[in-house]
Amino acid sequence: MRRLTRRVTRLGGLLVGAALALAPADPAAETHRVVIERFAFVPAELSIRPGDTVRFVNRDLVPHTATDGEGRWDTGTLSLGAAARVTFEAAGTFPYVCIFHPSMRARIRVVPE
Ligand SMILES: [Cu+2]
Repeated sequence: MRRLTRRVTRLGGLLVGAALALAPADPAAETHRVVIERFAFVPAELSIRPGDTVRFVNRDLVPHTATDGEGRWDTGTLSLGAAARVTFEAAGTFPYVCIFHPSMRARIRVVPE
């Protein structure tokens, strides 16, 4: 009897995990775009809501990154045409740079509704 109870408990945990994995993304969340071109992030200043995603795409011939100033997130190296997505859950201001070209600076503000 004790064994059976344990097994059921374990199964319950698995079901909860599956339900979480299948839960749809927040329907209100949006995806924004930042284009990297001519050694600049466009737009340089972007305001989004918590849960939104920013898609960074590089249109320059040279590689760039979008790298958080405090190391909280990083797109990694983006070559011409490459893109990376970053989702921002927490509110706050996130200044970022390109690690190859530190004069490339921009900012994302995550503002609750
Ligand atoms: Cu760069």
